[in-house]
Amino acid sequence: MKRILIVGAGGQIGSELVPHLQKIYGNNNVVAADINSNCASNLGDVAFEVLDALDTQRYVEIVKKYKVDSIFNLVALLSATGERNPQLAWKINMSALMNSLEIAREFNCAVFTPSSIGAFGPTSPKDNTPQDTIMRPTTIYGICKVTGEMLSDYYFLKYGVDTRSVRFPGIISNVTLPGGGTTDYAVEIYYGAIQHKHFICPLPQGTYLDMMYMPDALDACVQLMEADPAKLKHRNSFNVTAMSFEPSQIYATIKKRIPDFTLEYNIDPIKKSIADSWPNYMDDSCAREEWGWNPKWNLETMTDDMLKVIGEKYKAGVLK
Ligand code: AKB
Repeated sequence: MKRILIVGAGGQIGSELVPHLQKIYGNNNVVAADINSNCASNLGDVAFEVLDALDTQRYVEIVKKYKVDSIFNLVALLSATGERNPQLAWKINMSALMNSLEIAREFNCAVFTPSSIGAFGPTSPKDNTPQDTIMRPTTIYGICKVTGEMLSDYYFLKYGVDTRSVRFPGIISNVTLPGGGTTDYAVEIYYGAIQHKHFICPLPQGTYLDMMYMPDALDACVQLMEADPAKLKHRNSFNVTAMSFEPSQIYATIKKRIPDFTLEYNIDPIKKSIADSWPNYMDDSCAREEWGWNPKWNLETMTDDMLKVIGEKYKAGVLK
């Protein structure tokens, strides 16, 4: 990767991937694009372009202007939002991907598009979910993800486009809040603990899901895109995980550090039914073998860091 475009740069992953890639590849070799011009001010010193990823002509102009060779397509409506508006989710998720793949084909770019644990469904094995297994998701988000994986492989096989991706679990972070996901509770619980010493959890006790701290997710993006293509038996997409827990475990981990923290459950039926259809934990051995995936953060170390960073923001008055 030499000249990188991040589309959907203002979101949870993009807002941290931009500075991460700038550190590795140089400030001037990363371009951030997002439909929302307001996010430019949070992204620091980076070339920023307003882009609706469905606007092919403008997308092409930006790729040509910056001589882009690698695209991170982070545009997505997440799982819970998707269930509230399936037609819109399909339109945005699939059109952004199709545009990215077509432009990559024309301008010889590599493409990274995150897939998700949402690509699995109720008939996939729930424990140690294999890399290659039954994938019959029952959410529109998951259907977009499986289609996206297949389309990305198709563009590689048919046109030689260098497409690569990972099935991300819930990503936990402290810069930009996620929005509309089923796993968002695992981010929001830290803010609840610091701001209100209380959290209302939308998923029931016992709902295990794969999770990952943002620094590991950023490493996964770079490691996979830099991996020797000769070693990749898979491309779209690799199972990757760092930890699996259920709500009462993350609560207990935070409570050890904030003893007066309390939790109550108020179940969101849409999120519950989505989470029930997803794996408890995935087998990510193919990612480990094919490109050296090796996450560094676990629930304990992540909790220390999350509480420290969010606590500092709270003390500084950035959070109320
Ligand atoms: C969601 O919950 O929708 C996302 C995901 C796991 O893909 N965070």
